[in-house]
Amino acid sequence: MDRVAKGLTLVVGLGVSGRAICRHLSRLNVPYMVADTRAEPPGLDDFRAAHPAIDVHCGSLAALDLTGVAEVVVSPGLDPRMPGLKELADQLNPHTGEPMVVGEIALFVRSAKAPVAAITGSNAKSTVTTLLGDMATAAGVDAAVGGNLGTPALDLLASHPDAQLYILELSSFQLETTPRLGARCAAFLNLSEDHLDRHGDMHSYRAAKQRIFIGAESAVVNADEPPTWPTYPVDQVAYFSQRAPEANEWGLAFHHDKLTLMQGSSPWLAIDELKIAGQHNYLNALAALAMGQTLGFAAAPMCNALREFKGLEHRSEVIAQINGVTWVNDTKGTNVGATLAAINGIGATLEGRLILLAGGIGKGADFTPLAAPLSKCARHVLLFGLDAPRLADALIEHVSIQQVEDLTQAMQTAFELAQPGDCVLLSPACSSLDQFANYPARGEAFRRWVLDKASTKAGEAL
Ligand code: UMA
Ligand code: ADP
Repeated sequence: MDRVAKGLTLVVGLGVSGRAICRHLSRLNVPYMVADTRAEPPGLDDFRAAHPAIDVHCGSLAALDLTGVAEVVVSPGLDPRMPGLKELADQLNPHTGEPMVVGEIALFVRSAKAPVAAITGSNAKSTVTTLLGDMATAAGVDAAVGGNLGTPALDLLASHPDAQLYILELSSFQLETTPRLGARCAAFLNLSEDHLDRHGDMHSYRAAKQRIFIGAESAVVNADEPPTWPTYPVDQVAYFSQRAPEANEWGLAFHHDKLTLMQGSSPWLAIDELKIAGQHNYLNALAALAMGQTLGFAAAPMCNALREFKGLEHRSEVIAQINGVTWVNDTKGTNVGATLAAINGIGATLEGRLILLAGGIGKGADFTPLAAPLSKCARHVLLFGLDAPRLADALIEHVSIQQVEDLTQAMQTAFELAQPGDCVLLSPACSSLDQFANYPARGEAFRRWVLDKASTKAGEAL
């Protein structure tokens, strides 16, 4: 059995976060070693070459003797209670008073010198995080943006040491290993089934997300979804809703005959001034406004940033129109809630019918909520990947379906079936890792194929 030297920090995982953790510990001159459960984690040789003095253990953690280890910092993709770590996860660290096994955000909290605005939820985290970052910039606040999106949180400390505010997207995995975030403002946007393969059930998944409120000064939550409301004490709570708002709530209502983002009875911005579309995006705009106001940003620059915001790639992104058919890339629809938002948003506006491309790894989710909206607006559903059979079981009695090998076959079949006015939507309701490196790779495959088809068609028309 390998022995971890006494007093060393053990970094578990050599992915994006693991490497950021290593860089952070190096900067602090904290001695550490690294373990990864995979026999050959990606980039291992490069890491060893760049860090010849650092011990790296690959393979089962059970083969490590952790007696005397100072602290374990575990990557978000790993369960802190996995075999090999479970015993330590149950112990308290005598030096920090925190659990012996923590994640990268625990280290971030110890070192950050500026307040934190944090965003979690099953969906819309990246959209709201990016939008809030744009609002901060417009308002003249020097904010550093990252976390589960973009730059890992610990790298922000080095790249933006003088930031006035850190804006962090945080996943349930990151929150699960954060003893106390102490955010200036924490938002929990929505809750729908995701990551049940890791958290076991909705209760544990929600509990992990609720941890965003531990020590928070203020909260922004979804009035229409009580599970997002803080279960930890928070002094100031702002609510957003898709309804007409109650006094002081944020919501949507008609003002001078235009659907408008409102706070109580005060109009902020008419929907027709926005570049982003769909009910779900209006909620995202309200959440960002509520956070910005709580953080003290001025109203005018926030509205300017919102007017300019075009949304992020890979989220309900229109790629092209071919023969009157719109092709939309929503590869970031990696759970049922996101795919429902895409189907409802697009289905309501279509002249023709929807052709949905879905499938991949379902992470234990129940797919039956997709059946009713698809039965109303879909022409056909093409299913691929590991959980195609489970999707098929949930949908077969409600909508025309077909299982195919992969995304390419799905796109080709959709191309043959689609009629003018239709929309072909890639919103898989699943993660991509069975057939792609990650969700952007899946989105890029879709984009390339569609743009290639579009240019072939344009060539034929000449
Ligand atoms: N892995 C092992 N053994 C190890 C270490 C990792 O098998 O010892 C596997 C994990 O089970 C997982 C994969 O390797 O399948 C990556 O895990 P990781 O913890 O090394 O991930 P990172 O590369 O550090 O990326 C993580 C986030 N990924 C996850 O939480 C799975 C990234 O979010 C995030 O951008 C990055 O940290 C920086 O903070 C991605 C994500 O998919 C976008 N997040 C999930 C989501 O948004 O739904 C939570
Ligand atoms: P996250 O970072 O939480 O995954 P994103 O902003 O990347 O969130 O969006 C992920 C997916 O969720 C996309 O498919 C997007 O279209 C969808 N989505 C965006 N906003 C919402 C919302 N308010 N409710 C449900 N789904 C949403």
